[in-house]
Amino acid sequence: MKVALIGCGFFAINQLHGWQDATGAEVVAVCDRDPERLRLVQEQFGVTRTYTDARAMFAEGGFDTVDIATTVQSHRPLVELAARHGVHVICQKPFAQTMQDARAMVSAVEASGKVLMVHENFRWQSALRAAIDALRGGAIGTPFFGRVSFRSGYDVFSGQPYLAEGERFIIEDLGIHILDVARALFGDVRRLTATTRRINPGIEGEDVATMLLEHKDGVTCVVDCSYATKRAPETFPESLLEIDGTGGTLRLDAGYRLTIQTPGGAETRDVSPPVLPWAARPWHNIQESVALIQQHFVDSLAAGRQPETSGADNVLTLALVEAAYLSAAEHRTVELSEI
Ligand code: NAD
Ligand code: 89Y
Repeated sequence: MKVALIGCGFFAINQLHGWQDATGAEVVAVCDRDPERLRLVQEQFGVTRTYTDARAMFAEGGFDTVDIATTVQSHRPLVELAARHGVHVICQKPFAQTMQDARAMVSAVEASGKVLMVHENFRWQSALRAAIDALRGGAIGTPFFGRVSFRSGYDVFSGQPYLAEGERFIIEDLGIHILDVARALFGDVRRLTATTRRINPGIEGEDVATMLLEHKDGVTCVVDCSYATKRAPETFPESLLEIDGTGGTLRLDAGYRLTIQTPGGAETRDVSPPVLPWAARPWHNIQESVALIQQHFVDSLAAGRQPETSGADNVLTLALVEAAYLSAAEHRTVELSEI
């Protein structure tokens, strides 16, 4: 697979490393509006074809997949440009600013006959994947209650200053991953209730969100996210789990400890992610999931399968984000059928 990457910013460096590690793919061209960022990537990764204009890169072609690592404002025009040029597309989260944009992007790529995956990587974190596999394998019977929790005081604004500037913050940026993990664990959602708060006076959006999800299969799940939680140990960027099932309980505790308890006893496993050679703590958890989701994309295409977080699938995660903002604004429960 020949990949062209658009957007050489803070997070794209992980994606470029992930592509270097991938079997069956290589990056052949990169694009960024900012020539300095292009220069740095060219220096670090040795990609010789560089562009400041995505249209010029598409015009020259020579790749079959585009990996869009820009922020959300540019996603729709770039995805539609890619669809017009008939290449497969990977697009970073948040996929779109509105449901209308998201649906239009899915339709555009579908009409081109190519594959669209949203880079929704948290469900690929190896600790979360161990929990997802155990649950799907029936380790605790049928789940009826879940809590997916991400609480931290880590400074994400120094690396991603735009996060302090948007009217929306934690649900759109981080909660989107945690809501997606809830979908990976418990399936789709019928209704949702949410509250939000801003604790940090230095930012525009909400930095605390508490969401109650009623899943179609009968699970009630609490999804709680905070970037205003100052505690030790600082668990960034771990997502913690508590799940009750008819046959036992599953917990993913701080420090990547996965405990499965049944009437037969309790077993605790260390499911710490590896620190890949190019990764650094505490981001190693996220960094490994980037490599894993990119390999999943390559393998899915080779096998003729849709990737797990296809565009169509991710529209359902985005709908949870929209439902949460609507619920918090109107102080009411939102049916997903409204979104
Ligand atoms: P960034 O601002 O550091 O980088 C974005 C880059 O895209 C910039 O260099 C900018 O010049 C370039 N760009 C924007 N529009 C362009 C266009 N039309 N053509 C060419 N270049 C363009 O942002 P970032 O922090 O790297 O975030 C990028 C995306 O990654 C965001 O959507 C963010 O939410 C997401 N992200 C995902 C994860 C994850 O775990 N999945 C983690 C962090 C960030
Ligand atoms: O942008 C966010 C993401 O996707 O993962 C963590 C993050 O970098 C900050 O919240």
